[in-house]
Amino acid sequence: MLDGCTPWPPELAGKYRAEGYWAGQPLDVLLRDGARNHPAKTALVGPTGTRWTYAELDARADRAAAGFLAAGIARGDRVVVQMPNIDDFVVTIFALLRVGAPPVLALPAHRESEIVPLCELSEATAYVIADSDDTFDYRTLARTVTKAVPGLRHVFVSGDPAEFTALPDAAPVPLDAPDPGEVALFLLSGGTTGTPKLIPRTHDDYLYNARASAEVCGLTAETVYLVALPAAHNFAFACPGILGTFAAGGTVVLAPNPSPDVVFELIETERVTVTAVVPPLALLWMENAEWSDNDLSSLELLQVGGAKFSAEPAGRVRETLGCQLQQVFGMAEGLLNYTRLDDPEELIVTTQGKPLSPADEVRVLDADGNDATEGELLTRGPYTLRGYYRADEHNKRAFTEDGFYRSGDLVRVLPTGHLVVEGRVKDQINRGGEKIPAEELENHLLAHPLVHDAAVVGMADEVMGERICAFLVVKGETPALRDVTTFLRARGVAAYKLPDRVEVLEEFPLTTVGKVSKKALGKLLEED
Ligand code: OOB
Repeated sequence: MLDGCTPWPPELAGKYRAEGYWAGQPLDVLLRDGARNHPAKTALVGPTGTRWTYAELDARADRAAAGFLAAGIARGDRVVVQMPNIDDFVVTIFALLRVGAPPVLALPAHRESEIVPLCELSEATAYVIADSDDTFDYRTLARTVTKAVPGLRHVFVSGDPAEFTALPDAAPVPLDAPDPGEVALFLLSGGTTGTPKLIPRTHDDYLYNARASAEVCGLTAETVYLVALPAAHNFAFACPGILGTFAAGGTVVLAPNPSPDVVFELIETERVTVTAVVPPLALLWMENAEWSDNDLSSLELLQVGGAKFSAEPAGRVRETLGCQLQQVFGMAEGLLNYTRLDDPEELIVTTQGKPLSPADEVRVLDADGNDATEGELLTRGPYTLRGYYRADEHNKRAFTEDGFYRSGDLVRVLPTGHLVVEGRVKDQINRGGEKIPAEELENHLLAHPLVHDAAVVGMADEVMGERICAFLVVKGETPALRDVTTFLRARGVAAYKLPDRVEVLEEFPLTTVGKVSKKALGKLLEED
């Protein structure tokens, strides 16, 4: 395996292979098989109305792969990909899989303060972007990033490349299949620390992730899956998402954004059957469905995950949107929990599902480290990482000796095996499914000239689940919220990480061991 990655121990790898969890195939087989078995079937509908068959998409991926090779991208190179929901995103990912140059999946919302460290950590040789979307010109960002990261040799652009290089396209060349045990791509962790963490996903593990998810979600060749979330997010990409839909021979439809008017129109015109959202979007869609004239009757399944979906709105999905709900409690690190299609309504509404695979090992430990029915969730299995990329020190804390990943999530296990997410022990804020590592944001705040100390905590919010409150100890003058967010934006921090509120204290409450007590800070917000 690529240097800096932690392989599964041979006994477990042998078991996963022998028991058929790992198929021993490269991930791009999902597209190759589709092109062979049903070449004329529509694989991808782009946001500008492009419709590509499996054969066309497969051929485009081959041409782009040949182009990347000709441009000097070699097997083993890492390539940071940051694209909105456009057809070239899918082409680029499959092309890089074929070259064997693992893509690093950045989100469109990321800015300089996220992209630069990602390029550095991955030692990326290339950065692939779209020229712009409705709100942002990615070439501006690329100019800053290339200045800051000398190792970045290429910037490829879908659309107008300006001074950069257009997405490559060349006559297909024969390609050696990658080793299925090798890293196929890197996902970003939601993170809890000051620096980004990369999650290596192998061909074997991610292929299983996609195929098993497609099966548990009942996808078939009739499935029309709408990508409403960012395509680069694990949920929309492979749970079952784009990859799972290809595995089933269905059609993927890319939505340029998740606003109700855009997606409702697409659901009607493309006869969408499945889609995935985070809870605030589910609420927005449910509210808007009441007024909408669009015919949503094709929709069979709405997956909701990324943050806790409360039982009350969960119980109203069927009556408002006319489809079945599936709760999904997943993580880019691996483990996926799904409510099953044939679960009793009560479990679908009140739990976050149960593990996808019979080979998922789940442990729940109480605060003293004893097995319990309520406590921190630890897991290992055929599609859960064994270590973050190049993060030896962090890995010692994030994993047990025997390779269980400490999720930082607090869960309760029911006798059926279903999990209810009750909270977390990790220092992260979950703002409507978007993850903010507390330490990272605090470090940015500490750079503000008026800030002496900073501690960020989540404050309960009916729609978002949580919003961000930044507690500050200041040097003299108190900065207004607006000053703080302007400062953070100027540092290139993604918009979803900006505080919603600033509170100034004389000093921070401390725990008995002298650390800032986030619990006490949270209490201050509750009393408010
Ligand atoms: C998904 O992945 P990530 O990596 O952005 O975030 C993982 C974390 C989990 O550890 C948990 O803290 C939280 O997000 N989470 C949920 C949840 N789903 C995720 N918390 C409560 N209820 C849920 N249903 O968020 C993700 C990856 C694949 C599929 C779906 C979500």
